[in-house]
Amino acid sequence: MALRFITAEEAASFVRHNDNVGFSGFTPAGCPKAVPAAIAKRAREEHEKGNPFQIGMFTGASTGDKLDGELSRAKAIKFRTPYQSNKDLRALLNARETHYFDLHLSELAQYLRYGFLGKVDVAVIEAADVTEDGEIIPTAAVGITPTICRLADRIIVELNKRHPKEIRGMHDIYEPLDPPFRREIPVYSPSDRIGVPYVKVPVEKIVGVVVTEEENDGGDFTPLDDTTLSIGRNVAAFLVSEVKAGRIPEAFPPLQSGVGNVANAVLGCMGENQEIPAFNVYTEVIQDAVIKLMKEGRIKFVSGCSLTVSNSVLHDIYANLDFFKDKLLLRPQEISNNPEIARRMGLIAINTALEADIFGNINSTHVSGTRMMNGIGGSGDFTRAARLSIFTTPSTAKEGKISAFVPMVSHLDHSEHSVKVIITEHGVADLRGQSPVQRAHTIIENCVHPDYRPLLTQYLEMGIKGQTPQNLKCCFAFHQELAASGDMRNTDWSKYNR
Ligand code: 0RQ
Repeated sequence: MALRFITAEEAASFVRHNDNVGFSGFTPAGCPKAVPAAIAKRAREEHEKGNPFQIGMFTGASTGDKLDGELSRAKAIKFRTPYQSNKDLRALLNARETHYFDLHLSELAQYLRYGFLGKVDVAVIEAADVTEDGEIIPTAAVGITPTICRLADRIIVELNKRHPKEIRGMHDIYEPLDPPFRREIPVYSPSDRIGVPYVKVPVEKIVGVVVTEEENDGGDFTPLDDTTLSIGRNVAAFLVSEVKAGRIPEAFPPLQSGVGNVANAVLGCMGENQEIPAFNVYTEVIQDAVIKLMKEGRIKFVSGCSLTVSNSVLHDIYANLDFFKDKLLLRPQEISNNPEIARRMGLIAINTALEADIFGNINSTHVSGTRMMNGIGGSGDFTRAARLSIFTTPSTAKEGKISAFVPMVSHLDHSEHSVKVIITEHGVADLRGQSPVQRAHTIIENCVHPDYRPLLTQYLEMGIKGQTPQNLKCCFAFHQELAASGDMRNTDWSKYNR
């Protein structure tokens, strides 16, 4: 069947008010761009006429500004899941104008298959190629593409000419069966291929193909500062000491690393540290540092869900496909983030905390317990299942006015039962096998900023009985003080302990 080439505006006419729309991509990588802009334009036009126009929106993770940003500014998003990092969308969520459901990324595809989130009406998919028999080659990410393509009534393909057709073979598309027919997912090492290199759809569901040449909204990384560099070096030194102690095998286990500047710095420092052998990566987001280390031979193979690299690095990969194709694989997030595989392979998982408490609980999502930052992303998929779950964070935020370490987290994403190690620019807190009070002392001594060590030590010495000495009158005093005076360092326990 011949494919129908249409404009972005025509494509947008296939999206109706109240439709649930699934978009390809994971981070800005792999997201459609022209069709979302046309949907946003349509929403604005309908709103001007006094008509409602909003969609429910599923994506792999966060997206670029051309997707979440455009649709947010057009007030076109009714419901959003599973992760976001766009400032305009964040403002809508926190104003409760858009309903946001924060979800473990590995779970979204099966949530959709189980019908937990309603129907998928339309799938909008960025592709490097599409054939007349319905084979779609994704671009720089896979995300939830196989599942939304299968479930959607209508598929719109955004054929992006910036991504060469020759990337066919870089993706491994596999969708598990649902219970009771599900079997083990047969990935035993990062390079195992278990699926096919394309997403196969009934071609009659493709209502149109829109040709574009738009670049990804590629964010370049900010240069490393002393804090991120120290965190990275502390992680690398800790992993070396674990190898020496025999707790990490010499054949280094695969590494998962979260997103952002700290994650990029950690990988860079691990690559520099020659005491760490060349290693494999089994992760969701593949960042610039991974590509550099692959070229240097420090990373042997990387399996991920998205190439979240700057545009110059992406073009470098495309220009050197012969080098990368047998060392790099992109999978659906249901597989890249699968806890079964993370547990089987014994991953070392490194993710970032927004806030931690002195007993080892982690808040990755909510500023002061109320305002959504980004979401839990894949951090929970890996943390609970990994062999070694590490959280990194700078010890303070906002020029020291906020301590990353508080008596009790103001929102809980990862509990003390899953968190094994916390690392800041000051050092490493190894929490394995420690009681709550031992953990608190370890964290205060090794990770907390010196400005906050006396305050948190005093908190422990308030004479509260029990296994975990939380003072329920003071446990949020840091947050209350921040709201009152703008600086947690002003906390006076006696003001709250009455
Ligand atoms: O504010 O942007 O105004 O400067 O939060 O903090 O230190 O720049 O760190 O960009 O790595 O983000 C946890 C949000 C960290 C991220 C989080 C302020 C701080 C700054 C950002 P500014 P940094 P990062 C992979 C795995 C959860 C999901 C996850 C994240 C801004 O890493 O979303 O790990 N993780 N997924 O000043 C108030 C505090 C603060 C604070 C920092 N305690 N209170 N503000 N900030 N700590 C991703 C995927 O799954 C796709």
